[in-house]
Amino acid sequence: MFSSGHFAYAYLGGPFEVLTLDNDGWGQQNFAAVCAHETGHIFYAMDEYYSAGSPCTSASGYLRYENQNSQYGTCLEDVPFCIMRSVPLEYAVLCTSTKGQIAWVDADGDSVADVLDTSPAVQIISVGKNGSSTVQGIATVTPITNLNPMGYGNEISVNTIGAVQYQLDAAGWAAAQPADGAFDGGSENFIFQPAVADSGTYHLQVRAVNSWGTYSAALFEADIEVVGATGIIVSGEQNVPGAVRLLGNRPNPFNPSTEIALYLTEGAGVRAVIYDARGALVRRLFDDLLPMGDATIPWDGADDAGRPVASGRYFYRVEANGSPAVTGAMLLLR
Ligand SMILES: [Ca+2]
Ligand SMILES: [Ca+2]
Repeated sequence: MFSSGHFAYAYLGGPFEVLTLDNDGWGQQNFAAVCAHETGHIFYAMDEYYSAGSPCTSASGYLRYENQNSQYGTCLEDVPFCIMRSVPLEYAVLCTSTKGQIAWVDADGDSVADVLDTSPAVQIISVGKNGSSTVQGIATVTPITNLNPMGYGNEISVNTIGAVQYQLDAAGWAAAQPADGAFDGGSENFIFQPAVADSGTYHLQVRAVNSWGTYSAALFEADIEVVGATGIIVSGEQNVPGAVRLLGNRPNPFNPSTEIALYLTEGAGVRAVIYDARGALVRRLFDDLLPMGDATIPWDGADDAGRPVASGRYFYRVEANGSPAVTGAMLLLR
């Protein structure tokens, strides 16, 4: 043992663990089990054996899961062989609470873990600015909200942007180019030059796809007028952001309602819709005129039929007078 009385320990959230070779009464043959238990702590799993004194409702981890398999109290789970109750590795399992605390959760069962299961966002910076034929934008992965009551609480994602694509009318999706030569980061600037055979007005759509193959929840869309052969965009010319600036939603996470905050650079007809994490339309939230200045659009957490929607991630998309749509993500926790 160390002079502190410990023979193996780790800090919740890491960054390291310390073990002794024989681990006191556990013996050298259980080195792997003790190592597994302590490694759980590094990823925010909590002790579940009685003498640790951890109440059922103490919570930990990026997803803030309660310690509901603790032996200290009457908890919701009772999985006797969880590694966080300290059992030999050959019959150890992970209870639901421990899995939740290390964020090994796939709530919607689509084989993509919650921490990765988000849609990337795409924003356009300029469309044919100064008579050019180039569209520029930025694609960004969306981290899920960090609910950890411990640690720094930074929101992080290990997703990266895999590709950005654009389409004119229904001509098929074409690849945009990464400004720095490779789509390999969490945030990537991109450019493309829409090529058309004939002059005319085209409906432009832009979407991003992340490293898990998940597409943007909401497309960037605009009508642009392009001169054939040159590709020069003569109308639809704009600098983005347009009339509406998104200030986010408060509170977030929320239950049961939240407010989307906006700033309008001019009075405008504003339309706001809510999508779920798979991109399905949930609620036509708002469609009315708003004056210049600050505005808030409340959402009561119900769908178009007035039914309360389930916990999860939702996206809102706001557009004003046909200027480019802006989107944001929010988390409903019931
Ligand atoms: Ca999933
Ligand atoms: Ca890059």
